Amino acid sequence: MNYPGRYVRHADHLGRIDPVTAGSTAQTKQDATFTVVNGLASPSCYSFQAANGMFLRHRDWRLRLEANTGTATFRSDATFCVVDGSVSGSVSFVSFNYPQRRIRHRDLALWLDTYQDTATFRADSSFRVAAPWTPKANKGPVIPGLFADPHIVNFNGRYYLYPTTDGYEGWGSPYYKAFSSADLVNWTDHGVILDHGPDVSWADNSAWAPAVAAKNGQYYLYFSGGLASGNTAKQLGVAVSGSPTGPFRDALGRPLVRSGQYPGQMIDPMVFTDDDGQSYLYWGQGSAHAVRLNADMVSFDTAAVRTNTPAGYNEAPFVFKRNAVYYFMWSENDTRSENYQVAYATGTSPFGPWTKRGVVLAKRLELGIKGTGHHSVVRAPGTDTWYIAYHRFAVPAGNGTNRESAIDRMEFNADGTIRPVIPTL
Ligand code: FUB
Repeated sequence: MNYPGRYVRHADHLGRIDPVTAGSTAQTKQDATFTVVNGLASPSCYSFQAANGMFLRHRDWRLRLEANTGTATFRSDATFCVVDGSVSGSVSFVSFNYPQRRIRHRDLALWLDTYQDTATFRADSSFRVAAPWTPKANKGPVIPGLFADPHIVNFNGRYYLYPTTDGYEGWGSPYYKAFSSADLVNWTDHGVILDHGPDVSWADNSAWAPAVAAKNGQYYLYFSGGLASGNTAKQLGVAVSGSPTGPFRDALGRPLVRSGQYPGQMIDPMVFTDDDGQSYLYWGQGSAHAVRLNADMVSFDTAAVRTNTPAGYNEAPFVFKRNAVYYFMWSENDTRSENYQVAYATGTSPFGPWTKRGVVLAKRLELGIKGTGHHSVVRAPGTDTWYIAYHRFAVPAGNGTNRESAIDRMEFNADGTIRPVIPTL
């Protein structure tokens, strides 16, 4: 605010304010451009991601650029919350974990300093958010920041995306957000729709891979969760809301599928509803399970569960139907591997039998695209145009716990087989 013409940038990984003009080098402009994303430690605050994928964090009270390790310390150090800008027309950021300290510049370097009620401090900690110096080099993730396992669905002509919030060591996120879009390009962030902390008595963390289905004028969110201590094995739950953007409430107050109830990990739920209105629940890591849901959508005959695990299956089952053919899709390999990929089979009923057809989505190394998996599929209403939502290692600098969500077209051959999907940046 008090040094117009100087912009927040990183230089040698340290935060500072430097002059940037239209004539500055491309590197300087890039170093002075950040994407404002979901706060790594809290969805009500923000994190700042540079073009190289690293985040602005504080360490030893200096602001610096580092790769997200996913630890609670890193996520907190890289999360800043907006407080009223002390100078009109500006904004100030307090540290998530040191709320008495604010980002300010001092000697042209960026520091996290204890708030002082002086005109100088107020000015030095007041910033304006300006248009980016560097436009995005590509379309990027569909929603900015780290989100995985995107479950895409169309309700009443609008697209909804329900992902896992990523960037946590051990995939430890405790909450889910929802996003919606009319055109698959511009997305509205609807905020947190279910938070294990206050909303789910039997889970603290591991808010993984949600799926939402509509029935009876209600929306049902199937999700997984684990406890921080005791039996930390994952279990499946179901929450309900009158709106696709929540808030959702735990429908049962206990898991829908308990850990150990069936082979494998009780994660990655998905619901398919056939033309006759019957809904089926699919889930499982290591083993693939399927069962008819009762009409209430929150119970099933526990003795009727079928386990049918195709060769190569690891997790993330997804079922849809096109031209009377049932498609069973899944992810192969480990989500931390660049070889994480999507394969599929076809069958004549929601339970198969399934004939494996092969891999349809895999890494594209020439573009730096790795770990493409945990997908979902949606049809544009009234058309035969299909889209696949999936995650990949964040580009650049991502990995199996720093993933981002993408959407591409999914096309079919005349015989109904799926053409290989070309992942794009
Ligand atoms: O995001 C957490 C877990 O990683 C999901 O449940 C798996 O499918 C894998 O994507």
